[in-house]
Amino acid sequence: MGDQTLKDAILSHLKYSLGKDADHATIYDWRVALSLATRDRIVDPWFQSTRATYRAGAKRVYYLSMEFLIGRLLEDAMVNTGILDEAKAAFDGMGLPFDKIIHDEPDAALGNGGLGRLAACFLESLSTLGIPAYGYGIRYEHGLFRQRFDHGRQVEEPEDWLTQEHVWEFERPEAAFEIGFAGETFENGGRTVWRPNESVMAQAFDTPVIGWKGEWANTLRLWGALPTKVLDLGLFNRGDYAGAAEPEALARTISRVLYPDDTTDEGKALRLKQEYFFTAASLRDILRRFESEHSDLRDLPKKVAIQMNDTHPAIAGPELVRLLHDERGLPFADAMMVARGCLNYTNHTLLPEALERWSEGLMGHLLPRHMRLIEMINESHSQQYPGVTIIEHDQVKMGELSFVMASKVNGVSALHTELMKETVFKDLNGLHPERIVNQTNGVTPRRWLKTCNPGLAGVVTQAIGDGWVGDAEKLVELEPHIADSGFLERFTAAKRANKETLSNWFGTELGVKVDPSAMFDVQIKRIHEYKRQHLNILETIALWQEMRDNPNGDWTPRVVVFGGKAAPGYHFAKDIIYLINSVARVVNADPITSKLLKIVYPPNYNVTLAERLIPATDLSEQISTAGKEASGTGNMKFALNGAMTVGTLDGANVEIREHVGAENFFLFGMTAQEVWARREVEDHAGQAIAADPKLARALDSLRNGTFADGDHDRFRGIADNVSGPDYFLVASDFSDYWRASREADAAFRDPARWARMTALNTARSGWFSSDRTIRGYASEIWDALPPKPLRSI
Ligand code: 26Y
Repeated sequence: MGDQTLKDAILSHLKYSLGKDADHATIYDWRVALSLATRDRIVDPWFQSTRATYRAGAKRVYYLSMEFLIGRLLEDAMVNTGILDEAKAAFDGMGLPFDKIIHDEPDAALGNGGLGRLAACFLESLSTLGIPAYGYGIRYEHGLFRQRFDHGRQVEEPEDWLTQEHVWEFERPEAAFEIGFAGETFENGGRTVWRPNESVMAQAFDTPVIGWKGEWANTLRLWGALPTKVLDLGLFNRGDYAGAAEPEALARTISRVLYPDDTTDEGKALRLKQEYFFTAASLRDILRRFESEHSDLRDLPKKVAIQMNDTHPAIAGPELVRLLHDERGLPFADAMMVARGCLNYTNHTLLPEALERWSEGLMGHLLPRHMRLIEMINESHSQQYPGVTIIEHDQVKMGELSFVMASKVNGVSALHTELMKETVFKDLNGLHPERIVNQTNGVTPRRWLKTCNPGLAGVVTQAIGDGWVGDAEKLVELEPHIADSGFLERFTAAKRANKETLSNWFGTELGVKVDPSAMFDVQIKRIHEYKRQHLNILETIALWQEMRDNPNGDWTPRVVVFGGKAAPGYHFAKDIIYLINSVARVVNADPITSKLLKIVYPPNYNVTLAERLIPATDLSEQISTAGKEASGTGNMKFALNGAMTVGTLDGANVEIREHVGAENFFLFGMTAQEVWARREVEDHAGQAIAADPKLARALDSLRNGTFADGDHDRFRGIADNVSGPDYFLVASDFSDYWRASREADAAFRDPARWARMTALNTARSGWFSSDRTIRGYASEIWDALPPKPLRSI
């Protein structure tokens, strides 16, 4: 390496790591060679970061998460190490297609949605800020399923990102722990001993995560499950080959697939095993590292801050107590104090069905010692604070367990945190009023502006320099430039160029022809009733009907884009997908409206697709029922990229609107309090439908076969739900949504006004950087500091 040019490094990897000669190398070969050359640039800062942390005796942050939705890593790594231009020049010089090479990388979808992507943004910000940190999770062989449409219906196929070598990771055969399940406990010499009767090995795979300017790198350590016993030789020799291979297959199941569900607690033993597997391995690793440097376990909270990303790692509470009390002999009360001093918990949802609960039976069987410790934790808490219980109706409530075992508990937006205090954790908040704090989510401006939108990033940098990349709040310096028509023209031209690129992609990949001068209106997120994609499609149907009635009216042409996956078992969400695709088929074929309205639903929404869609968006749809979306992070990415938002007062929308200004945000709908009151109104939906003929007509079209080849029943279920019991109040918010959408249309028809509003969105969204969020966690939750000053920040 040393002084080697990047091009030499790429050629050298091609030859010596891949054994390929440049004349016969494939796109894959070039991509791997480039990745390895890039990875080489990360290893030195990575080692230096580890050394600096060790030398300073600094506190480390451990982010425990079942999900890390990292997406592709190559381009981001080149941007952060500053070699992107050199790499591009090298490939251009060799006559090789640089874009195609970058797009060859599989998208690592080790997460479902917001929670997993947040974890990925946090790791990048932790490295940018130079805070010593590890992300701990599971190395799923199959990430989130791949989505395909069959005649408009979602079909799930296994995702196979690991069939190719994952070039970013380093396998660590020496970092492995045996993790047990089930079995029995007994007393021995005054200590409780747990003797599991089943076990697997957790083996570490490390991926370095480089921060902006390449100065600091932290580690994402993912655990893969391996058998403790590779082969049953006895069975094998007797000819039972399947039986002989069984231990290996069973063990590997634990890290085989990501749970394809972001809401419901399926109550499956395998999921509980996954949770314990990665939490236990991580805690053992954390204690091993601590004990190699320090001797007094009571100092653990001074050196270790553990963040539980939702309740999925909540077993960390009892497990840490077990490691300290049973295995190391600290008195129970001290073990509790030390564990609580290290642990913190982030809540990401108030939806009752998404709050994890495990039956005492399952917990007692798989983790008998932990079940007993949970009872002890419950007893000691309720002795001090009567009135709250962790165990109820034979179930362990993981949110309550996490709360009781944590120093700090946080929500992910100001509204969500307030609602946590008033609803799910009302009683616990009364007992521990200091414990709940807010940390509004954020997104990394490196990936979500600089890398994904180089055109707009260039315009910004030309105006204010590139200081914003490391300090996104500097984006406010754009404000004075907004009076400059030249700047606004460049800003708009960058958006227009992105829309043209996307239009071409829609044409070639999906066969849909769209007009790049139309308003690009985008809703991308998991499909869920509370997120209300069905409100969006109903409004789109109503718009289409109005346009057909009056095709020469003063319409703003729209391209309505959807993206997102439904949990495989969530039938209503799958029906919504089917409806959207069916409406798209009819509307896109209608010659009367073909210049006015198109609907596009690219399949298999993932991080990579988000990076393609967000830079080309004019209008961002953030339309959840108020009180239901904990924060949202897509909403922030859109605003940062100069899109307007049409949205409800939910999650972080509230704060986005405060930052960008009410006049630069299309607000509609009921507040959380109004939602609660509305649900009490008998026939709320019927009343709303009676008052709005457009809504009634759109619903009729779901029942008269317009989008179902004459079949009156295909979408009746959705219509009946919206007209009847609908807990998410689609009908009651429809008319106001229609009004806000038409206001957006009118604003779009005034290009100067639109340009100003969108540029103000970018200028005022810097606060939603995950760097700001991480600074908040570091000072209010972790008490963690960078051990050395970095030049970049
Ligand atoms: C219980 C299990 C199956 C489960 C798995 C994944 C439960 C929940 C989840 C994921 C939840 C999630 O992604 N929540 C989202 O977190 C984002 C980051 O804080 C928020 O912005 C978003 O509002 C919230 O829905």
